[in-house]
Amino acid sequence: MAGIDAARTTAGPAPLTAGMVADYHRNGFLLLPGDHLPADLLAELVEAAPRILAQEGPQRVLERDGVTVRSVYGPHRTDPVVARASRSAELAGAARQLLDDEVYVHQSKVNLKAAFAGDQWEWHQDYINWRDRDGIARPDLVNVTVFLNEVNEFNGPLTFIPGSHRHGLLAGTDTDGMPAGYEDGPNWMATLTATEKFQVDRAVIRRLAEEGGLVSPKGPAGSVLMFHPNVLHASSPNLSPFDRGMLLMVYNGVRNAPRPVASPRPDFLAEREVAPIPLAA
Ligand code: 6CS
Ligand code: FE
Repeated sequence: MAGIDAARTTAGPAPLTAGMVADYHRNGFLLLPGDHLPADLLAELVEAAPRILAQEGPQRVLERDGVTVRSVYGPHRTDPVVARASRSAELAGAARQLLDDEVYVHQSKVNLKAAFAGDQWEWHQDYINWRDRDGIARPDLVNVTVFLNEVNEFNGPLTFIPGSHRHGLLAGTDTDGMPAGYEDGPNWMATLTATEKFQVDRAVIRRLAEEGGLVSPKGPAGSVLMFHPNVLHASSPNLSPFDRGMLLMVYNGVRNAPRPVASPRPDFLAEREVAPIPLAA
């Protein structure tokens, strides 16, 4: 059986080298250069961002200031350019290599991290939400991020603790209730704000950072950053005059499809239709 699976998942586009795949598994993240995507697709994504961020509705989350857009969820379902990018050989093919499975998009979003006003993301691991809220049994997902602006040391880059994903889900405290500023919001918004709901123990973060150090991958618009759902990550507020827009697509392996949960989250946060993305052989 293993042979059949291997044959199925190795056919088709393979944009990553064996060395890149090994780096990803060792560090929990991998940065690809700004020319990874075809130039026309990148230009269309950059052009799509303002219209996605302007979408009104429950899928749009504001910062604590109540006016700045923080994130818009589910653009692969609503925007044809994001849909096309999500099905591209360059992104879906890379996700398939990292997960060694056929893939589909579990979640997508544009995180703006606006100039002067974009807020932090506290230290967290992503997978706890996808396990506990969406019924996904194994951390066999990958975040695939396309930088829509240059990301530099000033505009709040994602910061990782290399290798931290290899410790699995870490100890911490699940905080009750809604974060300040979101008291009237729906329950599901509690995991999407600048106040992290599941607080990983700071002593654990300190120990892992002392061991593994901290890395903030930076690069021009178009750079593609892939990271593991268990790698510890955070980002600072954006005090610079430069936006830090990112498109994030979370691919899951079809063999890791979500199981039924008592209170499913809205479909713009958690996809429940598992249809493998077709990629040419
Ligand atoms: O609730 C979620 O699905 C998510 N929350 C966080 C803090 N990170 C990743 C994921 O988008
Ligand atoms: Fe995250």
